[in-house]
Parts: sequence; structure tokens; C-alpha cells
Amino acid sequence: LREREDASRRLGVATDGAGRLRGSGGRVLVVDDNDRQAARIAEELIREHRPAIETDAAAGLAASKTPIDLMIVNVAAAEFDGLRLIAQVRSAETTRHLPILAVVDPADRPRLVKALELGVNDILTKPVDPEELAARARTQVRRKRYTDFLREKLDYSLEMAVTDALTGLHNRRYMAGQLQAFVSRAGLGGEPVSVLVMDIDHFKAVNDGFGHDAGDEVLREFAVRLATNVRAVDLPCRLGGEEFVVVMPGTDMEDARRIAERIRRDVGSTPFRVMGGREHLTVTISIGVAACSGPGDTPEALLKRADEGVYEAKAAGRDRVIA
Ligand code: GH3
Ligand code: MG
Ligand code: MG
Ligand code: MG
Repeated sequence: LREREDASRRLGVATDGAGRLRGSGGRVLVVDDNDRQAARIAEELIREHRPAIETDAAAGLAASKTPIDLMIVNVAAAEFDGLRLIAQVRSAETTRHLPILAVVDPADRPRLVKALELGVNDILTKPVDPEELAARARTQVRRKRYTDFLREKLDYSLEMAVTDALTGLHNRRYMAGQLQAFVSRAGLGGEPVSVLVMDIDHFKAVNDGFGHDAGDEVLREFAVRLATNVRAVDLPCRLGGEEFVVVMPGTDMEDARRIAERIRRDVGSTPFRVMGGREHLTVTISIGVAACSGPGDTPEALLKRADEGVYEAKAAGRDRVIA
């Protein structure tokens, strides 16, 4: 339950004490060429919802693409093709899941069946009973709220699966998948791909001297500098701990070495402010560079070569680039 409450808060969804979504009021679009019937329906809805009326199908279709929670369509009128409107709403990518209530004439079985076949969520029979309208509309709006919530939660989970929680950079899993694709392309004669593997020097001393939180601040600030130092097509990632990788498509060894040198200089030349600006720490990094420009290479081998560069840089005194 706590988890559900936390997720709701993160997503800005109001819930009651039991973690249920609060409030059933929704944006309801009434599409009906009979404007008196439309007005009657809207008047009933206004106690609980925010209704809007459209009296022709084209305007109704346009309004269905705005943020609404429910559409009520009159399919009983002869001149007005409510069924066609429903078919259009159901086949458009952005409105496929929009709840629809069809207002039908109970004597007109063919249209009622057609509406159900088109996937309307519920039926209202003429003459529309106010209590039935209120109950059916409330159910649909609540369901819409809940599925929106689940959809957002799913998007959030999918994003978290490829994101490093501390820095917001891509994580190792995402990097591995992308690198595989770039290496395959380079192997088939496409553009080269380079990787920089970087490790912060004596990072343990930051934690030991200023605390783990200060260490985290350094990692976050380092991530910002990394992300602002590379192109939009490059992938800066945190492998874990104080180890980072940048994958650079379309970049050969010579360019990669130049970029690595620039990052190394930028990091080392401007102290990191931590603990609310009370401390300024000079941070240096060791970088290994590797490039792939032909067949026979693998992501693992590429990363291993760059990693060996890091070890070599550490052995040679740190704060340097080995390509
Ligand atoms: P070297 O120059 O050889 O790389 O020395 P180092 O101290 O950076 O290397 P070492 O691998 O010995 O230490 C890395 C440290 O990073 C140890 C670990 O506690 C710390 N660390 C790993 N992950 C995190 C994190 O998420 N936050 C913080 N604050 N520290 C972390
Ligand atoms: Mg390390
Ligand atoms: Mg280490
Ligand atoms: Mg280190």
C-alpha cells in the first residue's frame, strides 16, 4: 500500500487513504446533433463532471483528440453518423483507448449491435435516464483514471529499467543494448563507434574524507559535466560505482581521444562544489579509449580494450587518457 501511495504521489495522482484514486469528475465530450438532447445530458453531467458539447461529427472527431476522459455519442440519429465517428475514434492511435458511451434507440437493434461491435464501452438507451447516465459515466471515468495511472506507472517502470537512479544517466543494461547495435553496424561497414571508459581517481578518499553523501554529489555533478560535454547522439552511462562509459557513434579513435582529453581537462580544472558549497574538491579521472571500425569486433572486446586503458592510466599516475 505504501508503495502504491508513493507511486501515486510521484505521478501527481490524488488518492484516498486506501491508495484508491480520488475523485470521479472527468472531462466528458457529448457529441449529438440533437442539441436539446445534448444539453439535457450535459446538464445532468455537470454535477460531477466537466461536460462539453459538439453537434456535428467532424467537430466531435477533432474534440476527441483533446484531453478528455469520456465521449458520449448519439448513434440513434439518422442524419448524423455517430457510428462512423466511433469507428474513427477507435482506429486513431491517440484515441484508441478513449471510453465511449453510445446513446442508442432500443428498438434499433442493428445500430445497437454495430456500436457494440465497434467497441463502445457501454450503452445508454433513449430516453436517457439521469441516474443511469450518472452511474455509467462515473464508471467509465473511474476506469479511465485507473488505466491512465497504470499506463504512466508502466512508462515510469520502463524508464527506470534503463536509467541509473543516482545520476539519471543511462545504465549499463541500456548501454549494452545500444553498443551491440552500433558495433554490428560498424562491422558491416557502417560508421565507426568509439567508447570511453572512465574511472574517478581516488574516489574512496572523497567518501572517507567528506562522507558518502558528498561522494554522491560528486557522482551527480560528474554526470552533468559528462552529459554536457558530449553530443546529443552520444550515450553517457554510469556502469556502477564511480565508473562511467560514453558510447560515441560515428566517432573514430582520433576524435574519441580528443574528446576524452577535453573531458579530462574540464573535470580536473574546475573543482566540484559539495556540501552546499562549503567544500570544493578537485576531482581527476582516468580514461581508456577504444574504437571499432570493422568486422570481427564485439562490444565486450571493445569495452575490455578501453578498460585496459583505464588500468594503464592508473598505473602511469592517473589523471590521463590512454588510447
Ligand atoms: P582508483 O584511483 O584506483 O580508482 O581509486 P578509488 O578509490 O577510486 O577506487 P576504489 O575502487 O578503491 O574505490 C571506489 C569507491 O567508490 C569505493 C566505493 O565505496 C565508492 N562507491 C561506489 N559506489 C558509490 C556510490 O554510489 N556513492 C558513493 N558515495 N560512493 C560509491
Ligand atoms: Mg572503480
Ligand atoms: Mg578502483
Ligand atoms: Mg576509482
